[in-house]
Amino acid sequence: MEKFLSLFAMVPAVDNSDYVGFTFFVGCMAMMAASAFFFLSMNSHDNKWRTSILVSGLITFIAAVHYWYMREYWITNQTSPTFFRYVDWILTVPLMCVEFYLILKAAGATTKLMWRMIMLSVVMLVTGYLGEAVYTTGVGPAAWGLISGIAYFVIVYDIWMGEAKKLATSAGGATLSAHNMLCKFVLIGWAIYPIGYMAGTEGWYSGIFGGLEMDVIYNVGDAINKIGFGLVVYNLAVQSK
Ligand SMILES: *C/C=C(C)/C=C/C=C(C)/C=C/C1=C(C)CCCC1(C)C
Repeated sequence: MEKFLSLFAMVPAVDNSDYVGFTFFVGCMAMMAASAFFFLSMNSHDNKWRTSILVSGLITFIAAVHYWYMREYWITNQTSPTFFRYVDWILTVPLMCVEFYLILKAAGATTKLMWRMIMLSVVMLVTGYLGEAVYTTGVGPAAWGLISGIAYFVIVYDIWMGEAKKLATSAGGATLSAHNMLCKFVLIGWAIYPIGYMAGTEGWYSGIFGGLEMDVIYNVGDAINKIGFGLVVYNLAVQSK
């Protein structure tokens, strides 16, 4: 019980200007709630959608666990938990790529398409990590951020105009609208991350997003994208029984 209460003593509301701490806390709770929702709804869906819903739940659950640690790391060190952040992403972003594949599987998506997306997302994240945590001076962040951005752009291209798009179009109906919705999340929702990156690293862009806190931006992005993605898939499962 004491341990339990001491956790609440860490709630950043104690310092009501700690937006980073606050969004880590709220983010953690939101991810937990979303996981419970996805897992508990699983059995009410048609068999063919259960894996997709399971993956939605795994994405938010993995994030919830990492948010738990990131929240504590932030409270203790008052610095960005960059390592936990990228471990979280390297697990959850490929799972989001798997969601695209699972949705389009009935329309003929191959695992090749899935692995291509996964590889691109790994390149995007590893290079982002290098710019954020390893090569943090000089042109480092800008250069690695650019490579990361190119990989991101290829993902956007693939799902909006490449093979994935063709498969979604051939499937039509609810699958096509779910695919289109996920595409919007990747184009608009994922674009939040490079903004956070530019707010938190040094480069020619320093100052543009001055005053914005990198972790707040990342936390908002995660909540929108991870829970939003899951809900799109949930909606598809409900609509096409
Ligand atoms: C749940 C976590 C998600 C959806 C994370 C997505 C992360 C990105 C799309 C990150 C992209 C980046 C760039 C495009 C350039 C700068 C470096 C990154 C890694 C922040």
